[in-house]
Amino acid sequence: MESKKEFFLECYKLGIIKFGRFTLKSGIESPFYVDLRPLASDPKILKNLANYLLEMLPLDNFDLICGVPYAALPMATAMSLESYIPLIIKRKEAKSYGTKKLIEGIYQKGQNCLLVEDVITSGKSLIETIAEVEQEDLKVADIVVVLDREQGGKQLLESKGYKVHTLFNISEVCTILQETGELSDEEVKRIQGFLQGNHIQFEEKKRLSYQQKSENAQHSVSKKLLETALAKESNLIASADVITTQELLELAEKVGPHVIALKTHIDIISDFDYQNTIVPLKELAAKHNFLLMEDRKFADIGNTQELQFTSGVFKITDWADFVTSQVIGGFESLDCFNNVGVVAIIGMSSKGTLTTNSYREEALKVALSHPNVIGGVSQNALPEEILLFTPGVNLADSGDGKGQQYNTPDHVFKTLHTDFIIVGRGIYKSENPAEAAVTYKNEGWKAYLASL
Ligand code: BMP
Repeated sequence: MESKKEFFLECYKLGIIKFGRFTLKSGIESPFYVDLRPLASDPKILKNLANYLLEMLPLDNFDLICGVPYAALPMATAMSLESYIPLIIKRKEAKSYGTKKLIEGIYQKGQNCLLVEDVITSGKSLIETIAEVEQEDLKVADIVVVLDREQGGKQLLESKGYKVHTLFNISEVCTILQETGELSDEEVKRIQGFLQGNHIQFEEKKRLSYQQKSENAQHSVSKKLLETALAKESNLIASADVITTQELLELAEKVGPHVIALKTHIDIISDFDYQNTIVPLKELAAKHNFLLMEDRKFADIGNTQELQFTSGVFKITDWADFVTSQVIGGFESLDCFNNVGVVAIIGMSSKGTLTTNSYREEALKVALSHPNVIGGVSQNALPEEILLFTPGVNLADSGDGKGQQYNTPDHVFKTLHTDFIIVGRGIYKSENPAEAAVTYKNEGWKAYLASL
């Protein structure tokens, strides 16, 4: 086998350690992130890993091998195959039916079990696993770990009398990567500070101002939105989810002076009539200097979207400044919106949304490459080249009992660097929508300035 250093570098190529800024499950910010699951994707590496781990151990001591679920399961399996020590499988939760067993496989009381773990941090989860294995009357004396994050876990377990064998620790990994030029001296210093328990200072990433974004804007609608935001000192879009023309026009009159855009779901207006609904709405938009955003969320093939956009009773193409669209129909499905701006739906605010990480990544690729797209609706940060529109904003509630999930303006500006907040019921359901709009406008503007 190659040297341990060469072996580590091979493993590293699989992307098992990332350096940067990460928020751990505990909420702590870490300068590195470890995920050893990719090791199982290369059978040769997995087999070598099993042998490196076995080499460190007094193999005659063990009757059984058990991996801590899930990341260590393939590692324990490979070790069992290489050493002929039988494998047992520990469940994460006991079955709620049948035998209710926590450990599967053939074993006898009093047997010695080697535990296999991928990464050790504080050691707390290992302590819990050991207790569960011991409850089955198995003995645990040794634990083998692939990577020690050096955050006290090894000491904790050793203080309780367990032997912890570790293949790599983060300090030696940093030294290897510093030698190969993968890590700068400064990054290594930051990691060392973190390991010594210091709270580390990351440089805060600055957002671009509306002024800067407006100078960079490629699309006339982005430019107009940003200029309106600067002129009105507002980043508020009111969502007018009302169901009659009268309510819509009354709301537009009340909130118009405070918003940069009014968002409609025009198909919920029960008495829609172009002449009586759209004509006066456009007059109000001109009077109060706001744009019209139709939240149609198109989601079809290009030809159908084109018909939905230009025909029917709503004739959206004639009056909307910008529209929302899913990108599920692919790049060309957005070609028909060439006289408006498109806000692509990247991620949704509702509980259980299917806009997962990988969906969002793919959706973003379409959005970033299409010239009609000015921005995205998302609950995650987006690259600075497109504008971020964030709905699900409410100062009073955290949800609506129908799946909607709310954040405050402060939160979305601070953590997502959003550009525009979209507020529906927080405004139109309030007793005084004009006053509520002023409150959201001021909160949003304050939060934007604080995020600069
Ligand atoms: P409210 O603030 O009352 O929850 O309204 C939010 C508005 O934003 C609704 O019109 C909804 O259709 C829209 N919206 C959303 O809430 N979440 C999304 O992910 C995308 C949306 O367009």
